[in-house]
Amino acid sequence: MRTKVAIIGAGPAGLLLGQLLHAYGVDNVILERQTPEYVLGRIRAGLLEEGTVALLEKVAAAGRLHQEGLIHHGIELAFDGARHRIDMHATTGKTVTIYGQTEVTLDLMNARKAAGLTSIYSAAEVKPHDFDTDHPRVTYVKDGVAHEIQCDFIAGCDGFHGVSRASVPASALKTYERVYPFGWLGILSETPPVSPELIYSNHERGFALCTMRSTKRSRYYVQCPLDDHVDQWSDQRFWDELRRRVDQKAADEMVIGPSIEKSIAPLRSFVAEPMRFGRMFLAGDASHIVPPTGAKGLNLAASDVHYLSQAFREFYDDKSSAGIDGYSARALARVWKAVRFSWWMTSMLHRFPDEGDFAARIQIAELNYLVSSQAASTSLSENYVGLPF
Ligand code: RFL
Ligand code: PHB
Repeated sequence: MRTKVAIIGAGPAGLLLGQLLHAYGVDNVILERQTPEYVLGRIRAGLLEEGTVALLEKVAAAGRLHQEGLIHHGIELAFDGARHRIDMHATTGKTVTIYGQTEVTLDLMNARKAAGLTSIYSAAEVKPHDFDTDHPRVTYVKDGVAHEIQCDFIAGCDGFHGVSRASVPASALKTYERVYPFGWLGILSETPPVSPELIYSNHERGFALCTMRSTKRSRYYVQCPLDDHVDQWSDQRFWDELRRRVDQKAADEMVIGPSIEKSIAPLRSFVAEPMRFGRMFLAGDASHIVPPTGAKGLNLAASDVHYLSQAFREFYDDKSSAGIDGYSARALARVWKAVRFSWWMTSMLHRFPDEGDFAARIQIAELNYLVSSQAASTSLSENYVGLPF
């Protein structure tokens, strides 16, 4: 098989890149290790920046999002027993949209199917080759049969544990990492959200987040030790802990019910530089990870593939390599700002086991400053709603 761009990974980065390239007339094939059902079963992000929504509109995959997505103008910060609202729209003129990653993925899968583009799911042993030449290839095994795709470019959109970054010689990569000494235990439940906007709570027992997927479905998280297992967390224990970590009004008003999903995610900041190796390009979690506190992971995947699709469009339409030559620096400039913001939100809101009361007081002072200073809350807001791209 031959194509212009072979995309490894059918998460949001790979699927959105595929549709953007299709819109620019650049043919592409997607190779995914898992089945479509498995990909759709992963409960992850829930919050989209306006720039991400605009890209989904561009590829005609935003119809359901506009019907079902919830537009939020602000967030709430809970600390010291009280809740304070940050009106992001008032200071930035922008909003965010609550719409689950599973729904974004499903809409992109359907758009891809409707466009008749090739996606190969359950592809085993996917491997990029010869990306340091003008004739890269990707090999894979499907139903026990070995295949090869010849292409002009490879896009590594295969997440943190993917094969693309792992295929680059270690000497060509510089990595930066911070592993946080805690995780997030998340549950999904068929209960109305406790509040119409998200509540981020700094509490002496640890961080908690009240978010949602719809007006009928809630998503809640509590900070937990890294070595905890989900089976140690009955639904009752989770609800008791969550209610202790929010303000009294939220605790009283919270509707509880059985969990329909429960999982623990470790928190990490990670960047691998550069994002280009000859004719292979990395995008999304394949090249960077942010802790979920700033809700930036999926949105960064979207800005990466926006830059990358533009670069390929310039290459084919304008016969210019400027875009592909500039891709890594352009994408990394935005990535690092989101890495900083996510690290800062994480540092301000979580309990760090090795840090004592001094650090906790500094957090509260910072939160008090944030909710009382127009300059500080504007700074939070413009990062939260998404820096331009
Ligand atoms: P993905 O989604 O991991 O997709 C990669 C795909 O590649 C496939 N793959 C392979 N395919 C072929 N061959 C191989 N060898 C392969 N290896 C892997 C995988 O099966 C998979 O289908 O990466 P992508 O597309 O870059 O998307 C990134 C986002 O998924 C991620 O950044 C977000 O989920 C992060 N995130 C959030 N981001 C936000 O923008 N807003 C949020 O509110 C938000 N909340 C979250 C989050 C992540 C969380 N967890 C679980 C880490 C909340 C949580 C709890
Ligand atoms: C989510 O809805 O899952 C979500 C929202 C905001 C975050 C993290 C996760 O900061």
